[in-house]
Amino acid sequence: MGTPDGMGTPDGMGTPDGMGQAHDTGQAHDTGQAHDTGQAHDTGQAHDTGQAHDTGQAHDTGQGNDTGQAHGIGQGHDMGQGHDMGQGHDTGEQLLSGHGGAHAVAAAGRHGVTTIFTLSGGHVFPVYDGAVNAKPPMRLLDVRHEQTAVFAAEGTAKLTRAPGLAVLTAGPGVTNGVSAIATAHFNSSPVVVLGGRAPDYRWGAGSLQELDHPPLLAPITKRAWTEHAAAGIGAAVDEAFVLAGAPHRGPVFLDIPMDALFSETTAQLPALRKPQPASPDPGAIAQVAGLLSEAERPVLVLGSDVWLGGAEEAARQAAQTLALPVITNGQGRGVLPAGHELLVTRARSLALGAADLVIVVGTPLDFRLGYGEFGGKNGAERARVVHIADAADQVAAHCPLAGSAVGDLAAVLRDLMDAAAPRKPGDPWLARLQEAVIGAMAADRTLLASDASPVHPMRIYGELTRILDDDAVVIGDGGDFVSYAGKYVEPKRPGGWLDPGPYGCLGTGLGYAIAARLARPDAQVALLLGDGAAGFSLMDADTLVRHRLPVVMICGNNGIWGLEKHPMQMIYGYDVAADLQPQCRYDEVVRALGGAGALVTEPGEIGPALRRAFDSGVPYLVNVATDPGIAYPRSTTGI
Ligand SMILES: Cc1ncc(C[n+]2csc(CCOP(=O)(O)OP(=O)(O)O)c2C)c(N)n1
Ligand SMILES: [Mg+2]
Repeated sequence: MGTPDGMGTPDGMGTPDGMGQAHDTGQAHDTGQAHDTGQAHDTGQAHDTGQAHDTGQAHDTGQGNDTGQAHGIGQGHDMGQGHDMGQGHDTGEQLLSGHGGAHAVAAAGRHGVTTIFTLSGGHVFPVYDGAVNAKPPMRLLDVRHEQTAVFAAEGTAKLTRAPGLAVLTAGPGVTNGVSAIATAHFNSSPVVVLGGRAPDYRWGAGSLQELDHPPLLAPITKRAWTEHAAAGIGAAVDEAFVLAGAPHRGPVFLDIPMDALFSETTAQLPALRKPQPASPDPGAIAQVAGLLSEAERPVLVLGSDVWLGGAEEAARQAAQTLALPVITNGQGRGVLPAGHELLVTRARSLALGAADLVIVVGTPLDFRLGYGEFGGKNGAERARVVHIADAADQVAAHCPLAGSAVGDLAAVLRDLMDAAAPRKPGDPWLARLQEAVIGAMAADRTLLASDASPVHPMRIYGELTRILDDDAVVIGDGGDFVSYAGKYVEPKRPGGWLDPGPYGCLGTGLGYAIAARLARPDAQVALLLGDGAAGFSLMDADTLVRHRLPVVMICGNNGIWGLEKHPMQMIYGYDVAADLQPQCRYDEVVRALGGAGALVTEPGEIGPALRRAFDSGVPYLVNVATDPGIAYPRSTTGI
């Protein structure tokens, strides 16, 4: 970046009239916290007039400050001085120059990152400057809560299968992102989170937001560390992306002290490394093939890693060639399209209860899959279980396994397809499951068309599935309302269904929706929001508006935390802390933020309202008042 009388050098940062104070002012202005004198915050002098500090000027006016160029404010924006990276994303070794933020952006760009999800903070300004001055510039998508930034990065990873990037400012910026990082960890989503960090030169003296983040992040990331050297930033960011994208995928956290991030330096970026797919052990495959040949009632379960690992085609072929009944979960949904003759998700309890062999691919044997205990229905024997994972440490250790295989999931599935004998045509087990699927779907029809008033939530799905295109992205964020969606909205293609996954964190909605709109610009994006869930991220409808990202939000508004109220009633006979405002106008909230919306109270209005929403081309919330007396018929609480 330009000349550093203040922000550019660690020296300047240490001086009282340089970056040290100016930065404190910026932060205090943002957060209202911890300003030494309180003057700048109270009077707005430094921020508004630039009198007090160098960076105040640069930030607001771009005048009188040599760093104006580097900030992309005023004259310097087009000159792009100080950066020679990001062009064409050379995959060989690369010489980086400029400040640490520019190095970070160059390294991220080589991994296919086109958007940085963020919420502003002075500690990470150089990353913004690096993005603005990269060629081509990297998009900055600024949100209203850091959890949305990380959820958007995770949503990007889930949809594009390349790592997403969130940049969070030091301290509260990072801690606000923690639930979303944990979600990515549980979902094995490749996400890189870059954190700002208080400067090393003052560490221990109590500078603003001085928090050692990596120990907080270590349990929920593949690695969490600090890069202290400016010249090491490019390589560290590169390492973070390689690690996040290598099976078993997951989030990686790296923070960079601001003195390193603002420093100008040159460094070598290593040549791009791609993880080599791990070949499965032929002996393990042969054993699974043997189990299949002995099985009378096999079931194949396909989970999120099948999609994330690019194994969806191999999975479909294996299922079809071997004629195996299939159940999908998470992002495995859609690998066999809705209506496929082998897809028996709707006969799930029969399939998993009566199976004698269950082969689970690319998803943990957690509460969603009965902790890996299958079969045993009506006095039958327990099913044998095979767990297939993309990394050895993902194979379940908490339940007995008859077999397992580890490696690139596409390779495992192809090898299995070659090694195992196909099941005979006219398989009575498959026929039994297909019959159960047909019966379940026939039984649904009445409620999917329900004329009840107040609205039955299933009617919303009856209407929505009529409108959705094959390539629609459907996102669920809520309790019962989303459980219904999981059951009645069956995707036509893989990679188009986003739920919070086994961490079950409410609030993923707006972040995932932002990601979906960016990743699939021409597809319908439908965000299903419980009214409770809406409260966690609805403010980011503002982000949809500011960045012109049309998304249809459908709020199943029962006026309660349904998935908590009903169980509490069941256990105690009463409930507390489970009521919300009946028919609260969340549609008006979106309107106030610059989008559009409508309240729907009658079943016949739902279809037309959804059509208007999809046609509107703006962020639109259809607020459907539903019957609070209806509880999703749940067979497990997950505990
Ligand atoms: C961050 C977070 N806080 C609390 C919970 C516990 N929780 C799970 S479902 C649920 C109720 C959701 O209510 P709503 O979104 O209105 O959906 P409904 O069940 O009413 O359809 C709650 C509070 C959670 N999963 N995540
Ligand atoms: Mg609710």
